[in-house]
Amino acid sequence: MEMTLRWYGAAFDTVTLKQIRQIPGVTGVIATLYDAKPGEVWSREKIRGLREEVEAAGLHISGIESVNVHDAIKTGASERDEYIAHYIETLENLGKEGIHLVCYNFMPVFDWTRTELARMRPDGSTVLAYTQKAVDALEPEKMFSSIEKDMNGTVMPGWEPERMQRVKELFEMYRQVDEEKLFAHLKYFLEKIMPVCDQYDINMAIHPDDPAWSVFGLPRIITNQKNILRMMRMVDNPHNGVTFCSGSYGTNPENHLPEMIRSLKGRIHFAHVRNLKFNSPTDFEEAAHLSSDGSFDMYEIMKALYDIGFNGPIRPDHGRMIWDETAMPGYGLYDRALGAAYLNGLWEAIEKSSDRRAS
Ligand code: DNO
Repeated sequence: MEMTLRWYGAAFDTVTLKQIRQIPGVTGVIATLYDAKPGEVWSREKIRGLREEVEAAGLHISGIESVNVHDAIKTGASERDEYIAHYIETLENLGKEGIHLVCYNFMPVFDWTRTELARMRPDGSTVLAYTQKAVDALEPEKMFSSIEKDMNGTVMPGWEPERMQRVKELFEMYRQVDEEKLFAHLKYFLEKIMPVCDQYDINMAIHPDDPAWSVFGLPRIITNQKNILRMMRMVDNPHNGVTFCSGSYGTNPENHLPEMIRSLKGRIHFAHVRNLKFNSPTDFEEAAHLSSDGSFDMYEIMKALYDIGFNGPIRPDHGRMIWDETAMPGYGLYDRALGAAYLNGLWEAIEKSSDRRAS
């Protein structure tokens, strides 16, 4: 396991590489070319520039989150082969620069969805939150404007303003796409990219849909154990793997997180570990990473990762906004640093107690 932090790049992130390096136990960053549009080829020069910048700060790139998949690929449109060719070129360039992990998602229209970005908790911290009632009362086109004011002037992943202006058009593109078609389009994409992943040893790690159910009637498939195992089998290559995101799968209380982790042995290439607090089955808010602050048993999650021999990057995920920090909601420095320290502590304890039991 390697502890990492997500970093959006100097032009977009309020957190610096120097700060990341000072978090004990964090050695890698999960980086991206944040201004690359889905479908664009990432040039080798740009990737190298990013790598060198990260290395100059005494860190290294542990993976990319995300190389976004163009909607033509997700909808199976006639131009998809062209965009798959671009994706392959990006993967080749990443491989040549020594990057072997790519996180992506296959969510239609919206990436992760929350209805509040700054819900106040009793201790005065603020968190992202979701209520089904709020989603049901909202027109999809109004989703962006309803949360924009709480973005603190940042651009949030998957919620780029240019994209949000096209919501109506995007909905139209997905009108004919149901779950079965989405599965078929994902299979088509993966089959085409696996040869280049084999060649450069690139692990593809699909991010679950967040929340793990259909929103606004759009199909969502990466939601539970059955579907994710179906996806693993339909393209049965070890490079076809997952980002195990506890906070996304965990939005559905029927997902038994440690059991899901155990069932994905060998196919979890990346882990996002965070906690949620349920106020009702359809109202959840994000919490500190600590088990007692939310609804998940974080020890059991880390233990399951340890037990399957997980050796990829882990990152703490969305943090609370605390200590008067102003940052991208979920992606401030302070609470994610606390999260990294806590997860490292759990890991050390699990590692040492199992060594002792073995000897
Ligand atoms: C939100 C993130 C997602 C994730 C993408 C992966 O904070 O978990 O935006 O990065 O879905 O492609």
